[in-house]
Amino acid sequence: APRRCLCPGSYDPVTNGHIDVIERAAALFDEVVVAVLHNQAKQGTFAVDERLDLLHGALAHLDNVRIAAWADRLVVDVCLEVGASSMVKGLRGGTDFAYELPMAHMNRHLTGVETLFLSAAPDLQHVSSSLIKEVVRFGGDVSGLVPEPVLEALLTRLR
Ligand code: COD
Repeated sequence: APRRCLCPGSYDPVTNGHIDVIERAAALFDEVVVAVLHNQAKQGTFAVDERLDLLHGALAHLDNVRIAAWADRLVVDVCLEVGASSMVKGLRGGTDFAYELPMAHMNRHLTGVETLFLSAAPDLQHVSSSLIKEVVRFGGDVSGLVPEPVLEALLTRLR
């Protein structure tokens, strides 16, 4: 059976930090499912369809990656649905670790699904969707931290 993992997130929008983790997961597994998990009650900056379009553009070079969205679902239920026995997540530092560790334990408690952590690339450790949006909103330059189509979408949405 193919070895499959899930790369879950909000991807609002995708950054070069996300892309780095997904590329590395795609080198380790036969198949990667990039799962956009969203809260139907929460608006987000980009609509789910826009997030999916930006992800498709950013990941077109990876032929073992597929992308889909789920609303109001436990991430472990998505894992079971797609047949992924593990998740791969990026760790930028201690704050990510403190946030991720109880979720990793809870998710394994619920289903046995494992969470694997990849250390963020040193030159992308400061990159998060929320910081990117704040910097763009107030006129800062984030080129090199997000793909070009994401930069254009951010400028259209936030300036
Ligand atoms: N470098 C490396 N990794 C990065 C970088 C970077 N620069 N930026 C982000 N990442 C990683 C994050 O660490 C994360 O692993 C992933 O990319 C996604 O990041 P985001 O910010 O898009 O996504 P989050 O953190 O908002 O997503 C959280 C989930 C949707 C995974 C979580 O809330 C969840 O599992 N929700 C579903 C409901 C559920 O099951 N809840 C119970 C959990 S116990």
